[in-house]
Amino acid sequence: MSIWRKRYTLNENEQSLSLIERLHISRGITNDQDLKKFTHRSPNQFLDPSLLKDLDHAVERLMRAKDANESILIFGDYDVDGTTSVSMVYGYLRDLGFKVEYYIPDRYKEGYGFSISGAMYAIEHHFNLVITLDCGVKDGERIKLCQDQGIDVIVCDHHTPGELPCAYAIINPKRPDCLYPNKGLSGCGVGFKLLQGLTRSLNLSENKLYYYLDFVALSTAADIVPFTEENQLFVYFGLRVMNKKLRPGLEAMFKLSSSKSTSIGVQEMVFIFAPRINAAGRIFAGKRSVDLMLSKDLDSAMIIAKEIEAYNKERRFLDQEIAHEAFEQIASDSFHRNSAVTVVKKEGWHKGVVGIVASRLIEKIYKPTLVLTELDGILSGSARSIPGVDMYESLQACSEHLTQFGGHTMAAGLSLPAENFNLFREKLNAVIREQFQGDLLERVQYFDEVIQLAEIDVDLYNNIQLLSPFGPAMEEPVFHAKHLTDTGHTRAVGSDQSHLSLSLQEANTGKIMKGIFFKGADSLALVQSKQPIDILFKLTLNNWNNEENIELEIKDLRLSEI
Ligand SMILES: [Mn+2]
Repeated sequence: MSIWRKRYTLNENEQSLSLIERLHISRGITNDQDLKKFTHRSPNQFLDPSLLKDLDHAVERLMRAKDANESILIFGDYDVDGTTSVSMVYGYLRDLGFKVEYYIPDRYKEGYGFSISGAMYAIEHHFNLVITLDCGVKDGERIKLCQDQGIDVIVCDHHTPGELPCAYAIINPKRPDCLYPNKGLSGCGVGFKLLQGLTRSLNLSENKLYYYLDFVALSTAADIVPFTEENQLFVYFGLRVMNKKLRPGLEAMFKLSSSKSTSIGVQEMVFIFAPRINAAGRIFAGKRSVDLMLSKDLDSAMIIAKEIEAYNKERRFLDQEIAHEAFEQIASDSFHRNSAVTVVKKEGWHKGVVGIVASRLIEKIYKPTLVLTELDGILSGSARSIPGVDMYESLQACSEHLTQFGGHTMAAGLSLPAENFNLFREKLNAVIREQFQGDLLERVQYFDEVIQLAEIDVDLYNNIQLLSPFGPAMEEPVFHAKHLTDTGHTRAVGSDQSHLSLSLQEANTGKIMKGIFFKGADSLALVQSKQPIDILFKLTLNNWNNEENIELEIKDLRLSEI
């Protein structure tokens, strides 16, 4: 069961507005000028890069590097944000004639951030300049190592900084002294702004740079940063680049995925590209994803894409297997009977997938979740939280049992001696339970408006699409409809019969609509009982036999209350 809650409460004047106007207001669109930003989108709406603290200073350094033909090391993290950043900055600087090389750290040997090996590589190979992307702001020691050897470091990061490192330039919208209005840039977004500043200094047109917006869009969707005005524009134009022509690396990945999608949207970025790009770093080396994304033709891209497809298959096999073992452990371990948190561990679980497994467990068992793997008496792994529980603070409250921990509200990493496991788990359980004061943990599903099926038409759908692409902080409208009954055509579908295909009739208007409820097969008996039900849903456009029909994508379903 989950709680259904209205996303935005309208004031009295607003309640008399039309449905479209109400949706606009809840998304910050209050006048014609606001709406025009959506109807007339242009790259001119991107913010001035010079508003980022230190950006002009960094651009000036890059100009000097170009004039002196200095060698530049482009360093980035092994996840989607890091590897797209590196692909973009490396590719664009190379095109401009810069002397560049790239470096992606090993997830297991070097870990997260600007690594000591990365710094040593720059020193030993006599680089003059290092650009760190999606990391660096917390790696002061390694940066100092480089700066002391005469290597300037430009940090492009979006993580909340502590004490700032002594780098040549630190570009980060979250710096307390940075006035840049878009605080939600991804790491790749920060890199894009640097390139935009450079392009202006070189008096070049920005058109060539816009071909790299596919990378910025990918990072924005995969890193779960808010779809602020500028971020949404990145995604909008990035998708346009992709739908015009996918670059060879992405096209190869898409072909091998055997996806049936006819166009690229946020869903495709999140469920097709992102897991594959990440799989390289989890199973072998993140550098392979950069190699793929920089491939110049489809033939060479296919070779690397096949390799990455195999990593992704292995990743999927591992995470399914570990999730299965974890569920068995939860069922047989009395700790989990009334716990406020799920904590599982086993020797030999692959460290690269425990975070994914934690997310999978939360889908079924709605509690903050920790998945740990044991090696030589040390437990290490990942924690994933749910809204309302601050994971970082919860771990801090148990820090006496931990060797190491770090992260933020929703996700964290940790390690501890195996003998501390039980004490740690009990303490964490108590700490998290306290945050709920005895309340059961319940999933909250947000909706925008209660509507009647009879109000739904193509016009409404088109008006909603005008506001897309959707993501965090710019959510796709969800509606709530009441008193619907099965017309007798609802059935389980899909290769494993896990989805529901529905046909529902509205009681007071008689309107009938089709819908799909992914993973909704558990509700089949309830729907077929012909009792009235309420649903939460989004609108989708079904194009079949050249006929366009609006259908419902059901997010949740329950028995009508009255
Ligand atoms: Mn990032």
